[in-house]
Amino acid sequence: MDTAVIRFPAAAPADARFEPLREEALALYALPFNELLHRAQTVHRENFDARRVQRSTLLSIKTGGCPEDCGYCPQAARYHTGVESEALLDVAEVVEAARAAKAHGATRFCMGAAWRGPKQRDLAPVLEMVREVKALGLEACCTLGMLRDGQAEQLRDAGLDYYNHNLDTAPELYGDVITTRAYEDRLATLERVRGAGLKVCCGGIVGLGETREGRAGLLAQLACLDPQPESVPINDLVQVEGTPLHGTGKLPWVEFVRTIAVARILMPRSVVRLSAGRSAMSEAVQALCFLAGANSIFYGEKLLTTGNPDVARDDALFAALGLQPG
Ligand code: SAM
Ligand code: DTB
Ligand code: SF4
Repeated sequence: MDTAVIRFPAAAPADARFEPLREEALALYALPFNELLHRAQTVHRENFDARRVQRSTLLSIKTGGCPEDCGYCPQAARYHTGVESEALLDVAEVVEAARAAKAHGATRFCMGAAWRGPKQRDLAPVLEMVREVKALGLEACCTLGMLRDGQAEQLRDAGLDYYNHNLDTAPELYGDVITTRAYEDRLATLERVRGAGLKVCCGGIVGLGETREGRAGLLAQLACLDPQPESVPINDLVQVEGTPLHGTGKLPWVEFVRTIAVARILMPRSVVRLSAGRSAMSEAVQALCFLAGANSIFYGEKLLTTGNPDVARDDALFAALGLQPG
Protein backbone atom coordinates (compact mmCIF):
# COMPACT_ATOMS: atom_id res chain seq x y z
CA MET A 1 0.00 0.00 0.00
CA ASP A 2 1.20 3.48 -0.84
CA THR A 3 1.38 5.43 2.40
CA ALA A 4 3.07 8.60 1.18
CA VAL A 5 1.40 11.60 2.80
CA ILE A 6 1.72 14.85 0.93
CA ARG A 7 1.54 17.98 3.09
CA PHE A 8 0.46 21.34 1.83
CA PRO A 9 1.43 24.40 3.84
CA ALA A 10 -1.71 26.52 3.46
CA ALA A 11 -4.23 25.11 5.94
CA ALA A 12 -7.66 25.49 4.41
CA PRO A 13 -9.67 27.51 6.94
CA ALA A 14 -6.84 30.06 7.37
CA ASP A 15 -7.83 31.63 4.03
CA ALA A 16 -9.10 35.15 4.86
CA ARG A 17 -11.99 34.79 2.38
CA PHE A 18 -13.32 31.62 4.00
CA GLU A 19 -15.31 33.08 6.90
CA PRO A 20 -16.99 35.88 4.88
CA LEU A 21 -17.91 33.36 2.18
CA ARG A 22 -19.34 30.96 4.74
CA GLU A 23 -21.41 33.82 6.21
CA GLU A 24 -22.60 34.76 2.74
CA ALA A 25 -23.53 31.13 2.04
CA LEU A 26 -25.51 30.94 5.29
CA ALA A 27 -27.36 34.16 4.49
CA LEU A 28 -28.27 32.75 1.07
CA TYR A 29 -29.46 29.45 2.58
CA ALA A 30 -31.71 31.45 4.93
CA LEU A 31 -33.51 33.29 2.10
CA PRO A 32 -37.07 32.29 1.26
CA PHE A 33 -36.81 29.45 -1.29
CA ASN A 34 -38.32 31.40 -4.20
CA GLU A 35 -36.03 34.37 -3.56
CA LEU A 36 -32.96 32.13 -3.48
CA LEU A 37 -33.98 30.35 -6.69
CA HIS A 38 -34.67 33.64 -8.45
CA ARG A 39 -31.23 34.96 -7.51
CA ALA A 40 -29.53 31.72 -8.55
CA GLN A 41 -31.35 31.60 -11.89
CA THR A 42 -30.44 35.25 -12.54
CA VAL A 43 -26.74 34.54 -11.90
CA HIS A 44 -27.01 31.43 -14.02
CA ARG A 45 -28.43 33.34 -17.00
CA GLU A 46 -25.74 36.00 -16.74
CA ASN A 47 -23.12 33.31 -17.25
CA PHE A 48 -24.66 30.40 -19.15
CA ASP A 49 -27.27 29.44 -21.71
CA ALA A 50 -30.01 28.20 -19.34
CA ARG A 51 -31.29 25.70 -21.93
CA ARG A 52 -28.10 23.68 -21.94
CA VAL A 53 -27.09 20.87 -19.57
CA GLN A 54 -23.78 19.10 -20.19
CA ARG A 55 -23.65 15.29 -19.95
CA SER A 56 -20.68 13.31 -18.65
CA THR A 57 -20.51 9.53 -18.56
CA LEU A 58 -18.67 7.83 -15.74
CA LEU A 59 -16.80 4.52 -15.82
CA SER A 60 -15.13 2.75 -12.94
CA ILE A 61 -11.83 1.62 -14.47
CA LYS A 62 -10.61 0.09 -11.19
CA THR A 63 -13.30 -0.99 -8.77
CA GLY A 64 -13.14 -1.79 -5.06
CA GLY A 65 -10.38 -2.83 -2.68
CA CYS A 66 -9.46 0.75 -1.78
CA PRO A 67 -7.18 1.17 1.28
CA GLU A 68 -8.81 4.48 2.35
CA ASP A 69 -11.57 4.81 4.95
CA CYS A 70 -13.97 7.36 3.41
CA GLY A 71 -17.11 6.78 5.50
CA TYR A 72 -19.49 7.12 2.56
CA CYS A 73 -17.72 4.88 0.08
CA PRO A 74 -18.74 1.37 -0.95
CA GLN A 75 -15.31 0.77 -2.49
CA ALA A 76 -13.28 0.94 0.73
CA ALA A 77 -11.87 -2.54 1.34
CA ARG A 78 -12.51 -2.31 5.09
CA TYR A 79 -16.31 -2.04 4.75
CA HIS A 80 -18.37 -5.07 3.79
CA THR A 81 -20.56 -3.71 1.05
CA GLY A 82 -20.53 -6.53 -1.50
CA VAL A 83 -18.31 -4.57 -3.90
CA GLU A 84 -15.54 -6.94 -4.97
CA SER A 85 -12.01 -5.76 -5.69
CA GLU A 86 -11.30 -5.93 -9.41
CA ALA A 87 -8.22 -5.35 -11.54
CA LEU A 88 -7.72 -2.29 -13.71
CA LEU A 89 -9.82 -2.66 -16.86
CA ASP A 90 -8.14 -3.28 -20.21
CA VAL A 91 -7.71 -0.29 -22.47
CA ALA A 92 -9.98 -1.97 -25.06
CA GLU A 93 -12.88 -2.28 -22.57
CA VAL A 94 -12.57 1.38 -21.68
CA VAL A 95 -12.51 2.44 -25.33
CA GLU A 96 -15.64 0.39 -25.95
CA ALA A 97 -17.48 2.09 -23.08
CA ALA A 98 -16.31 5.53 -24.25
CA ARG A 99 -17.53 4.83 -27.77
CA ALA A 100 -20.97 3.84 -26.39
CA ALA A 101 -21.07 6.96 -24.21
CA LYS A 102 -20.35 9.13 -27.23
CA ALA A 103 -23.04 7.35 -29.27
CA HIS A 104 -25.55 8.15 -26.52
CA GLY A 105 -24.61 11.83 -26.61
CA ALA A 106 -22.18 12.32 -23.73
CA THR A 107 -19.49 14.94 -24.35
CA ARG A 108 -17.16 14.00 -21.52
CA PHE A 109 -15.92 10.60 -20.37
CA CYS A 110 -14.84 10.34 -16.72
CA MET A 111 -12.67 7.46 -15.53
CA GLY A 112 -12.63 6.68 -11.81
CA ALA A 113 -10.27 4.42 -9.88
CA ALA A 114 -10.59 3.19 -6.28
CA TRP A 115 -7.03 4.13 -5.39
CA ARG A 116 -5.47 6.23 -2.67
CA GLY A 117 -3.46 7.52 -5.61
CA PRO A 118 -1.98 6.00 -8.78
CA LYS A 119 1.26 4.05 -8.60
CA GLN A 120 3.55 4.80 -11.50
CA ARG A 121 3.00 1.38 -13.05
CA ASP A 122 -0.76 1.93 -12.97
CA LEU A 123 -0.54 5.35 -14.52
CA ALA A 124 0.89 4.13 -17.85
CA PRO A 125 -2.25 2.22 -18.94
CA VAL A 126 -4.44 5.10 -17.73
CA LEU A 127 -2.45 7.48 -19.96
CA GLU A 128 -3.20 5.15 -22.85
CA MET A 129 -6.92 5.21 -21.96
CA VAL A 130 -6.85 9.01 -21.95
CA ARG A 131 -5.21 9.13 -25.39
CA GLU A 132 -7.82 6.73 -26.80
CA VAL A 133 -10.78 8.62 -25.27
CA LYS A 134 -9.45 11.87 -26.70
CA ALA A 135 -9.02 10.22 -30.10
CA LEU A 136 -12.79 9.54 -30.09
CA GLY A 137 -13.39 13.28 -29.82
CA LEU A 138 -14.59 13.22 -26.20
CA GLU A 139 -13.37 15.37 -23.33
CA ALA A 140 -11.49 13.22 -20.84
CA CYS A 141 -11.61 13.40 -17.04
CA CYS A 142 -9.89 11.18 -14.48
CA THR A 143 -10.39 10.72 -10.76
CA LEU A 144 -7.57 8.56 -9.45
CA GLY A 145 -7.01 9.91 -5.94
CA MET A 146 -4.00 11.88 -4.71
CA LEU A 147 -1.37 12.81 -7.28
CA ARG A 148 2.35 13.04 -6.71
CA ASP A 149 4.75 15.49 -8.34
CA GLY A 150 4.86 14.99 -12.09
CA GLN A 151 1.74 12.81 -12.40
CA ALA A 152 -0.60 15.68 -13.34
CA GLU A 153 1.86 16.70 -16.06
CA GLN A 154 1.87 13.15 -17.46
CA LEU A 155 -1.92 13.16 -17.56
CA ARG A 156 -1.93 16.58 -19.23
CA ASP A 157 0.56 15.41 -21.84
CA ALA A 158 -1.67 12.43 -22.62
CA GLY A 159 -4.44 14.93 -23.42
CA LEU A 160 -6.50 14.90 -20.20
CA ASP A 161 -8.87 17.87 -19.93
CA TYR A 162 -10.14 17.63 -16.32
CA TYR A 163 -9.01 16.03 -13.10
CA ASN A 164 -11.67 15.34 -10.45
CA HIS A 165 -10.68 15.51 -6.81
CA ASN A 166 -13.36 16.49 -4.31
CA LEU A 167 -13.03 18.35 -1.02
CA ASP A 168 -16.06 16.28 0.00
CA THR A 169 -17.03 18.20 3.13
CA ALA A 170 -16.22 21.23 5.27
CA PRO A 171 -12.69 21.41 6.72
CA GLU A 172 -13.88 21.05 10.32
CA LEU A 173 -15.98 17.94 9.54
CA TYR A 174 -13.45 16.20 7.36
CA GLY A 175 -11.84 14.18 10.15
CA ASP A 176 -15.22 12.66 11.07
CA VAL A 177 -15.59 11.24 7.56
CA ILE A 178 -12.05 10.30 6.50
CA THR A 179 -9.00 9.63 8.64
CA THR A 180 -6.53 8.13 6.16
CA ARG A 181 -5.72 11.45 4.51
CA ALA A 182 -5.96 15.11 5.43
CA TYR A 183 -7.80 18.07 3.93
CA GLU A 184 -4.39 19.55 3.13
CA ASP A 185 -3.54 16.46 1.07
CA ARG A 186 -6.59 17.15 -1.05
CA LEU A 187 -5.61 20.79 -1.50
CA ALA A 188 -2.09 19.70 -2.46
CA THR A 189 -3.44 17.45 -5.21
CA LEU A 190 -5.66 20.27 -6.45
CA GLU A 191 -2.57 22.53 -6.55
CA ARG A 192 -0.72 19.97 -8.62
CA VAL A 193 -3.66 19.65 -11.02
CA ARG A 194 -3.93 23.42 -11.41
CA GLY A 195 -0.17 23.80 -11.67
CA ALA A 196 -0.07 21.40 -14.61
CA GLY A 197 -2.67 23.46 -16.44
CA LEU A 198 -5.47 20.88 -16.17
CA LYS A 199 -9.04 21.98 -15.57
CA VAL A 200 -10.23 21.32 -12.03
CA CYS A 201 -13.37 19.33 -11.20
CA CYS A 202 -13.90 19.66 -7.45
CA GLY A 203 -17.03 19.38 -5.37
CA GLY A 204 -18.38 17.44 -2.44
CA ILE A 205 -21.09 15.39 -0.82
CA VAL A 206 -24.04 16.52 1.24
CA GLY A 207 -26.31 14.35 3.33
CA LEU A 208 -23.40 13.04 5.42
CA GLY A 209 -25.24 14.13 8.57
CA GLU A 210 -23.67 17.60 8.46
CA THR A 211 -25.46 20.75 9.59
CA ARG A 212 -26.29 23.65 7.28
CA GLU A 213 -23.13 25.31 8.64
CA GLY A 214 -21.21 22.30 7.38
CA ARG A 215 -22.71 22.57 3.93
CA ALA A 216 -21.98 26.32 3.89
CA GLY A 217 -18.39 25.55 4.92
CA LEU A 218 -17.93 23.11 2.05
CA LEU A 219 -19.29 25.60 -0.50
CA ALA A 220 -17.20 28.43 0.96
CA GLN A 221 -14.08 26.29 0.76
CA LEU A 222 -14.82 25.41 -2.87
CA ALA A 223 -15.47 29.08 -3.65
CA CYS A 224 -12.11 30.00 -2.04
CA LEU A 225 -10.20 27.94 -4.58
CA ASP A 226 -8.47 30.44 -6.80
CA PRO A 227 -9.29 30.20 -9.62
CA GLN A 228 -12.60 28.53 -8.81
CA PRO A 229 -13.04 25.00 -10.22
CA GLU A 230 -14.33 24.80 -13.78
CA SER A 231 -16.60 21.95 -12.68
CA VAL A 232 -18.29 21.47 -9.29
CA PRO A 233 -20.01 18.11 -8.68
CA ILE A 234 -22.56 18.21 -5.87
CA ASN A 235 -23.30 14.68 -4.67
CA ASP A 236 -26.23 13.69 -2.48
CA LEU A 237 -24.97 10.75 -0.40
CA VAL A 238 -25.91 7.40 -1.93
CA GLN A 239 -26.29 5.27 1.17
CA VAL A 240 -24.72 1.87 0.80
CA GLU A 241 -25.21 -0.86 3.39
CA GLY A 242 -21.96 -1.72 5.14
CA THR A 243 -20.54 1.83 5.02
CA PRO A 244 -20.38 3.79 8.29
CA LEU A 245 -22.70 6.48 6.92
CA HIS A 246 -25.44 4.04 5.98
CA GLY A 247 -28.54 4.96 7.97
CA THR A 248 -27.77 8.69 8.13
CA GLY A 249 -30.92 10.81 8.00
CA LYS A 250 -31.71 11.79 4.45
CA LEU A 251 -31.23 15.45 3.53
CA PRO A 252 -34.62 17.07 2.76
CA TRP A 253 -34.92 17.72 -0.99
CA VAL A 254 -35.47 21.41 -0.43
CA GLU A 255 -32.11 21.67 1.36
CA PHE A 256 -30.41 19.87 -1.53
CA VAL A 257 -31.91 22.30 -4.07
CA ARG A 258 -30.80 25.20 -1.86
CA THR A 259 -27.27 23.77 -1.86
CA ILE A 260 -27.22 23.80 -5.67
CA ALA A 261 -28.50 27.40 -5.69
CA VAL A 262 -25.87 28.59 -3.19
CA ALA A 263 -23.14 26.83 -5.20
CA ARG A 264 -24.35 28.58 -8.35
CA ILE A 265 -24.28 32.02 -6.69
CA LEU A 266 -20.89 31.58 -5.00
CA MET A 267 -19.28 30.08 -8.12
CA PRO A 268 -21.04 31.91 -10.94
CA ARG A 269 -18.85 30.69 -13.81
CA SER A 270 -18.41 27.08 -12.68
CA VAL A 271 -20.39 24.27 -14.24
CA VAL A 272 -22.37 22.81 -11.32
CA ARG A 273 -23.02 19.09 -11.73
CA LEU A 274 -26.09 17.46 -10.21
CA SER A 275 -24.12 14.29 -9.46
CA ALA A 276 -24.71 11.22 -7.28
CA GLY A 277 -28.15 10.75 -5.78
CA ARG A 278 -30.32 11.44 -8.84
CA SER A 279 -31.76 7.90 -8.85
CA ALA A 280 -33.54 8.69 -5.61
CA MET A 281 -34.78 12.10 -6.82
CA SER A 282 -38.06 12.80 -8.54
CA GLU A 283 -38.09 14.50 -11.93
CA ALA A 284 -39.62 17.54 -10.20
CA VAL A 285 -36.70 17.91 -7.77
CA GLN A 286 -34.20 17.51 -10.60
CA ALA A 287 -36.06 20.22 -12.53
CA LEU A 288 -35.72 22.52 -9.51
CA CYS A 289 -31.98 21.74 -9.41
CA PHE A 290 -31.69 22.90 -13.04
CA LEU A 291 -33.66 26.02 -12.15
CA ALA A 292 -31.24 26.57 -9.25
CA GLY A 293 -28.34 26.56 -11.71
CA ALA A 294 -27.18 22.97 -12.11
CA ASN A 295 -25.98 22.58 -15.69
CA SER A 296 -24.37 19.16 -15.87
CA ILE A 297 -25.28 15.57 -14.99
CA PHE A 298 -23.78 12.11 -15.00
CA TYR A 299 -25.44 10.31 -17.89
CA GLY A 300 -25.58 6.52 -18.10
CA GLU A 301 -27.01 3.65 -16.04
CA LYS A 302 -24.20 3.51 -13.51
CA LEU A 303 -22.10 5.90 -11.49
CA LEU A 304 -19.07 3.95 -10.22
CA THR A 305 -20.69 1.07 -8.34
CA THR A 306 -24.22 2.37 -7.72
CA GLY A 307 -27.13 3.14 -10.02
CA ASN A 308 -27.97 6.27 -11.97
CA PRO A 309 -31.17 7.00 -13.93
CA ASP A 310 -31.17 5.15 -17.25
CA VAL A 311 -30.57 7.02 -20.48
CA ALA A 312 -34.22 6.76 -21.61
CA ARG A 313 -35.41 8.37 -18.36
CA ASP A 314 -32.92 11.22 -18.74
CA ASP A 315 -33.77 11.72 -22.40
CA ALA A 316 -37.45 11.98 -21.41
CA LEU A 317 -36.57 14.48 -18.67
CA PHE A 318 -34.57 16.64 -21.12
CA ALA A 319 -37.49 16.51 -23.58
CA ALA A 320 -40.07 17.37 -20.93
CA LEU A 321 -38.02 20.36 -19.75
CA GLY A 322 -36.90 21.48 -23.21
CA LEU A 323 -33.25 21.10 -22.20
CA GLN A 324 -30.51 20.64 -24.76
CA PRO A 325 -27.34 18.64 -24.22
CA GLY A 326 -23.99 20.38 -24.30
N1 SAM B 1 -10.55 7.14 -5.14
C1 SAM B 1 -10.50 8.44 -5.67
C2 SAM B 1 -10.71 9.51 -4.63
O1 SAM B 1 -11.43 9.26 -3.67
O2 SAM B 1 -10.20 10.61 -4.81
C3 SAM B 1 -11.46 8.68 -6.82
C4 SAM B 1 -12.84 8.03 -6.81
S1 SAM B 1 -13.95 8.51 -5.49
C5 SAM B 1 -15.17 7.28 -5.54
C6 SAM B 1 -14.68 9.99 -6.13
C7 SAM B 1 -15.73 10.69 -5.32
O3 SAM B 1 -16.94 9.96 -5.35
C8 SAM B 1 -15.50 10.91 -3.86
O4 SAM B 1 -14.64 11.96 -3.60
C9 SAM B 1 -16.91 11.22 -3.37
O5 SAM B 1 -17.17 12.61 -3.46
C10 SAM B 1 -17.79 10.48 -4.36
N2 SAM B 1 -18.53 9.37 -3.70
C11 SAM B 1 -18.03 8.19 -3.32
N3 SAM B 1 -18.98 7.43 -2.73
C12 SAM B 1 -20.12 8.16 -2.75
C13 SAM B 1 -21.44 7.93 -2.27
N4 SAM B 1 -21.77 6.80 -1.67
N5 SAM B 1 -22.37 8.90 -2.45
C14 SAM B 1 -22.03 10.06 -3.06
N6 SAM B 1 -20.79 10.34 -3.53
C15 SAM B 1 -19.85 9.40 -3.36
C1 DTB C 1 -18.17 12.77 -8.18
O1 DTB C 1 -18.15 13.84 -7.55
N1 DTB C 1 -19.13 11.87 -8.06
C2 DTB C 1 -18.83 10.71 -8.88
C3 DTB C 1 -17.53 11.12 -9.60
N2 DTB C 1 -17.24 12.39 -9.03
C4 DTB C 1 -16.38 10.24 -9.57
C5 DTB C 1 -18.80 9.44 -8.11
C6 DTB C 1 -20.08 9.12 -7.37
C7 DTB C 1 -19.95 7.77 -6.77
C8 DTB C 1 -21.21 7.29 -6.12
C9 DTB C 1 -21.05 5.96 -5.47
C10 DTB C 1 -20.70 4.83 -6.39
O2 DTB C 1 -21.33 4.68 -7.47
O3 DTB C 1 -19.82 4.04 -6.05
FE1 SF4 D 1 -11.14 4.97 -1.93
FE2 SF4 D 1 -11.96 7.09 -3.30
FE3 SF4 D 1 -13.73 5.45 -2.08
FE4 SF4 D 1 -12.19 7.02 -0.60
S1 SF4 D 1 -13.75 7.69 -2.09
S2 SF4 D 1 -12.57 4.83 -0.23
S3 SF4 D 1 -10.28 7.04 -1.79
S4 SF4 D 1 -12.40 4.95 -3.77
